[in-house]
Amino acid sequence: MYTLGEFIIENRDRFLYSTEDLLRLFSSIKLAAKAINKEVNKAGLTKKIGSSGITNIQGENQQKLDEFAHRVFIESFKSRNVVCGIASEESKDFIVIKGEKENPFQKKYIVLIDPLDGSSNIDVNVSIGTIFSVYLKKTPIQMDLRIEDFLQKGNKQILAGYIIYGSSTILVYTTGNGVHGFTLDPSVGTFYLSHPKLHFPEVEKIYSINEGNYVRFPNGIKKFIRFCQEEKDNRPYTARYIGSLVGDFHRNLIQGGIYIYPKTALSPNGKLRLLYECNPMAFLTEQAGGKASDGKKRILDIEPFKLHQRTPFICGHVGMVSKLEEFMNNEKK
Ligand code: AHM
Ligand code: MG
Repeated sequence: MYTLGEFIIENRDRFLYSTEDLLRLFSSIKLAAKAINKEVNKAGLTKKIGSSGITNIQGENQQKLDEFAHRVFIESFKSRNVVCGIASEESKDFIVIKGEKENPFQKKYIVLIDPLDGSSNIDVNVSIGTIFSVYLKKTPIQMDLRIEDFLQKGNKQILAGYIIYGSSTILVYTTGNGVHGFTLDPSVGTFYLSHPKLHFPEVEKIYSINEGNYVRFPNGIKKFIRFCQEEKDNRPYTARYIGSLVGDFHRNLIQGGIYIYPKTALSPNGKLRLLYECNPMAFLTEQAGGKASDGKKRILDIEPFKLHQRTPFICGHVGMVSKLEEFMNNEKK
């Protein structure tokens, strides 16, 4: 059974950049994931549930574990000499990580992260996750970090993935050569390859959307929901919605389906964040043979203009996503 480290070394020719750098990036990610996993597991005992009393940049009530996960990831990346800047869903501005004095700018990677996604599920013992993505610094390596280093299109990602803290803890990632999943064996603290070459199944089975917002959805989305519920061909589909993007995505990736967070009358740009949530999930989606769209265009081709930008997000089975786009397009005519 391969460990994550062994798997990376074994597949070293498949990562365009340095294998050593990838190992160091993962060394930070694994360390933080294990620390968060431990804390999530005993949150009810250590008074780590509930609100931190802070409203984050998103205008949302920050949970204690959100804040904890954010700090753990920052510290973990700081301790490995490979990342020069981080932008986090939990922080208004990007964070600069200075290098060693002799060679302060040797680090060339930029990390964007949602340290703990699915906040509303923390206190109720339902799956939550971490979402991460990595880019190369865009401006010359010796220059100070600029906002454009973070505002890169999703198609420039060199690594993306998530960790799901569920019935087991699984790390799923891609570097552009397929999607692979590793399960944490908590007794030894090691991630082992458990889901090689993850691929959306052909089956059109599940649709995942917060239907409580139905009256606020665009007509195209309403029609697509009615299509999912129609008794015809292989329908009705099964409805499954956890309210944790990582959990909903992971299930659909294994069982086959579509995840939808559209714009609504109250949120004209949807809810999910392009840089921290949608781009990494879109990269994983495409690498797993699926499709990721905002309803009209490819997520990975969207030009970002601000860090905490939101976008409607649809991802999963190619046929189901294309069908939804068809409904959206027909509404515009
Ligand atoms: P968060 O980053 O504040 O946790 O919000 C993102 C989450 C996603 O994980 C999930 O898919 C979505 O919000 C659920 O939103 P809603 O409760 O509106 O259905
Ligand atoms: Mg989130």
